[in-house]
Amino acid sequence: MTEAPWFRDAVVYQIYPRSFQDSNGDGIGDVRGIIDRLDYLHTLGIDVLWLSPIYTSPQDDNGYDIADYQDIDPTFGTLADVDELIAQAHARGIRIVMDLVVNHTSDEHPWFVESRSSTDNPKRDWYWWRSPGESADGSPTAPNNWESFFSGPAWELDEVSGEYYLHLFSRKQPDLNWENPEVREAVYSMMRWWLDRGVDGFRMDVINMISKVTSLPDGEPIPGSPGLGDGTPHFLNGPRIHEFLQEMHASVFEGRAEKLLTVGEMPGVTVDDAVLYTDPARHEVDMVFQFEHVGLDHGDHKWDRRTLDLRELKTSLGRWQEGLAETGWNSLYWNNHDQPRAVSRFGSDAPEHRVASAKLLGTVLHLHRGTPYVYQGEELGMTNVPFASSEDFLDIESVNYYRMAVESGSDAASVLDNLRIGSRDNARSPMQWDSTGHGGFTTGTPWFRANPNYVEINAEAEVADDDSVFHHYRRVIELRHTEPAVGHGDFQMLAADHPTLYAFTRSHEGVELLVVANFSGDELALDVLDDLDGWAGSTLLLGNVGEPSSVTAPLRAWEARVLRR
Ligand code: TEU
Ligand code: CA
Repeated sequence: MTEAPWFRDAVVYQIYPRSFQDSNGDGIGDVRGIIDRLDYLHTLGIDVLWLSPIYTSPQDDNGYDIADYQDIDPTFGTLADVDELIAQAHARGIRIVMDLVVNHTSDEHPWFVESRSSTDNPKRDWYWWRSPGESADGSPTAPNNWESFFSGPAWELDEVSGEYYLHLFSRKQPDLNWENPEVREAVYSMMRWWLDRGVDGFRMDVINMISKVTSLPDGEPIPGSPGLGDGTPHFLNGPRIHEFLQEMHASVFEGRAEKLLTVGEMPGVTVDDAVLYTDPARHEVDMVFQFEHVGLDHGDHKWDRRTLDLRELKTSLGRWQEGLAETGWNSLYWNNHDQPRAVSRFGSDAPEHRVASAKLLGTVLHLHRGTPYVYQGEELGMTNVPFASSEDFLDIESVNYYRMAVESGSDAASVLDNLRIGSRDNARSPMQWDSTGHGGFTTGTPWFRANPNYVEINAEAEVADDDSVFHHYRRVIELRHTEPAVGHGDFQMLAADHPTLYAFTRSHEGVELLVVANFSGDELALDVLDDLDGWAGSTLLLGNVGEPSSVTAPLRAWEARVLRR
């Protein structure tokens, strides 16, 4: 047996720098703002910080459109600020993980500017250029029918050469051609440069999209979408993806002594794929972000929402636990900058249940086997945003969807409702630090309006209250550091068919933990568990709604307990 990897006992905290802390009053969060809040993060007890992109960028997709991988956007600060952030984080035992966005660049990246300049430019082949098809009336048509993730076709006609380029995301995010070995080496050398600078790893944006079927075949037509098709089978987990990741590992990570972390963001990844991606013997990535559990409340498409059934959530997360039990490793998350707020989605943001359900969610997630991720504000129980009108949405995906849907005849009021529930903007309102103006995020005019509930829900109030969501998260994180069964124990789901009880055990070297959680506002008796009496004399390690009358007493509204025997 080799030693278990360090990240099994670690908790990662994600910062969306735009919305975290503004230090200079321009209304946009920045690197100095992060430095100012390191003590807060240290108090919370997290081990790793993942920063969403801060590189030079025209900000078409809030920094996921990068124009220079080796410099910092002036909005966020300077390279010197980042050096200081790394040093100050390391001084507190916190590692820094950067976002790596290399499926695409910005169209303003010099690589693309050159590539687009002429068909015989040496960088022409660094992107996916194709000549147009021809429609009946002789006008140019896109090379295939793929739909972009941000609505409309995934191809843009370039006036200079009369050819199209591929962009799976916005037209300002052209896809890099990973078939070209020069592209791959340019990316690897940039990654080595960051590691040499002191960063501790990468969160790799849509990394399972970098290998495409090179013939770029049409996708299945999308119902109700005139002329567009679903290209995903031709670029998710594509033909050369494992080869590319292994090559990246050999060129960038091999032989480094530091304890690094690599996590691949992988829409559409299955458990079987994930076993391959995360098997340590294959040298690809440490863990992946999968999307199954955040798709369970989607209907036919992401904007068509349905009520989540807890049984489906348990089936899905349970299958991931089982599938990666022997080989590979899970990442665990409810939230990130692309997802609505967890407490509004999986818990209850009603005033009487918000605190308990936010604590319950933290307990359940962090007690699974895998590395947990906390998204800024989740540790405060921050909620979805009360959007008044379509103008309140700023995210390119949301804005494009609204325009397209209304243009194609959907009812504007129901499109707006879908956005309220599903928009990524729910995650992007400013971090709520205190009860002063704009929640203490900025002294200027914030780029995104603060959620008015900052008056009650904020870090200052929660740090001062030992009973807060913040201190509950702090305790859950501490439990991972002190109780080996949390990081290393085997996972066993219990009462899988129960509609409101989430229950499981973790066992490790003779220690057993039982987690029971009531996903409802009604009292819930625990006698559905076969071995309930066997837990009667156990120790309560963690609860969320005050002392229970006994460790096996019925659960109160949104109550969660962790027992140890
Ligand atoms: O997201 C990839 C992704 O597929 C989705 O989660 C996406 O946010 C969208 O909701 C699809 O409908 C990553 C980043 O996390 C996201 O912020 C970027 O916009 C995207 O890649 C492009 O870089
Ligand atoms: Ca600023």
